Amino acid sequence: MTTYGELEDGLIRGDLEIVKLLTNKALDEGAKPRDILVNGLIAGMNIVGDRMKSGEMFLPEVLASAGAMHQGLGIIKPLLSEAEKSELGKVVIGTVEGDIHDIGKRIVGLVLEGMGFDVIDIGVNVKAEAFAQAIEDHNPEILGMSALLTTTAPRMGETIALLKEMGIRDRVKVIIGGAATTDEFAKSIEADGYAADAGSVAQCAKRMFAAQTGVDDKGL
Ligand code: B1M
Repeated sequence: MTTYGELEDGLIRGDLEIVKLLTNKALDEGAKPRDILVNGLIAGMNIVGDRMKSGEMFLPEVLASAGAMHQGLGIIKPLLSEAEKSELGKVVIGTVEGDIHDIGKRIVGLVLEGMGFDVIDIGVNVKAEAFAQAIEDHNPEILGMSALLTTTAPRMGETIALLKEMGIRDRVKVIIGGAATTDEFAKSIEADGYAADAGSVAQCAKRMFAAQTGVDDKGL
């Protein structure tokens, strides 16, 4: 009988083959897809997030775990009901207008996908209006903005101001990050969260999801 601990271990090691094997084995043994997701895959990714934050794991290892999570999710997601899928949570992410840096944003997106979020990456050089449109179109719980230039960071505040003006600010929690931003800056523009790196974004997104939906552990 597969134990969720074994699946967790495989995911933490970033072992794609083991995660694939154990996910399929657990299904064959009659485990519910939702239980495998919550008790094996998400539980494993939570440990990865904690270890990255405490400096026990580094970015390449976290990305390997995120890849293993993708492997498991690819098997589990089609088996979840529509209601269960929508509980996973959505993040719209983009780099602000005037800024084309996207390496960090892509890493952040991968980590969030690895945690089981449905990540909609709307690219670079994204205007405030396009962020707003993406909220209307995708109805995410979280909006993520990235800025690497001191000249483009102010676009984040302008985007939040536009969301307020349009009456849609409360529909999302806003997380910002990127080398041109700080926690202090995030507070000054009334963003809900700031993440300095891909390790802290996992914790931050979890907190934001819980605050936006009222449910812990991404609702699952
Ligand atoms: Co540019 N660039 N660049 N650049 N570039 C910087 C940012 C700079 C600090 C270099 C320097 O001068 N020392 C400087 C900005 C100075 C400033 O404003 N304070 C700079 C400049 C000036 C410019 C140009 C203006 C240069 C020019 O043309 N004269 C120009 C601007 C173009 C534009 O955007 N309009 C420019 C262009 C470029 C390239 C196109 C050549 C290339 C980008 C390629 C690409 O992204 N596809 C580039 C690069 C590569 C860099 C550096 C060298 C590296 C950035 C990077 O990818 N880091 C950078 C110097 C540096 O940072 N050391 C620099 C690796 C990445 C993993 O880290 O992006 O910080 P980072 O992401 C981290 C965190 O910040 C955080 O998590 C990530 C993972 O841990 N994070 C988030 C990021 N987004 C997040 C979102 C979140 C949460 C966390 O929530 C949503």
